[in-house]
Amino acid sequence: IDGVREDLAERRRALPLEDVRATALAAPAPLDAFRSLGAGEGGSLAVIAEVKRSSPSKGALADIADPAALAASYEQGGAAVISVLTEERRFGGSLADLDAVRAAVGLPVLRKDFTVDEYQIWEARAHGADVVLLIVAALSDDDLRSFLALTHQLGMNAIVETHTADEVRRAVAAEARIIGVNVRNLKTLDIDRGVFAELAHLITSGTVVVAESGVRDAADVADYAASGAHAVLVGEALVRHQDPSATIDEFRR
Ligand code: IGP
Repeated sequence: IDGVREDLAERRRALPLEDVRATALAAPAPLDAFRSLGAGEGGSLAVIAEVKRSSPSKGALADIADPAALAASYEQGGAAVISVLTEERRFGGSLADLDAVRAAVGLPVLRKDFTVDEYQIWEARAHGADVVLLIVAALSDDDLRSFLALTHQLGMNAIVETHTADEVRRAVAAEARIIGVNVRNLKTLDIDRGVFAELAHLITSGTVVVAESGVRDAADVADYAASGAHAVLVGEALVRHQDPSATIDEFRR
């Protein structure tokens, strides 16, 4: 996660924490993503649809001229939550994309970034996000717990992302309410869809379980659902499709 702390330091110089805090506390109340994702029990599969311009593994994915219009089409297709990558160096995202999407949809919005500091959680809230991403591999247990506590204190939810059995254990121990299993190894960038089934059964009931990455088509979605996913997080397959709305509708069946 090279550069994340440097970019953060720059934003913090431009806008001190106390200013971000004041904006966050004045923002409209967060939406309940835990409920939108099915509260972890029964119901149909939820789709978290991602606004993703590029990725470190594939470079540019799509020329997204209007992130707000894309997010609106996701909402129209029946997405439960919209994810917006705000990381610039690897994913070409920005807080401006988050602002545009927030203004365009009535759904809970996930600010997708490498969270390494509480400043980013306040910043997410200040920009109207309802959900943040906490990647277990990038955090100490102390940080994971304190970041989760702040997130919940602000009325937001966190998707606590895991990739190994040990990380799932740490997420469960920290009492995460939403746990994501990312089938992409963030070091090698390789996809191994089988990782989801291996880890999903380690997650305690009452938790919302999200399968992240590697969805190509409705068959992949069905496989994740059969292995215990309550939700899937999809980026590339949606931004590359000429009709994202119909694609989401198809994934939900
Ligand atoms: C989406 P895909 O394969 O559908 O484009 O993947 C999402 O899972 C992926 O963008 C992602 C991600 C992350 C990106 C999952 N965890 C952490 C950046 C950081």
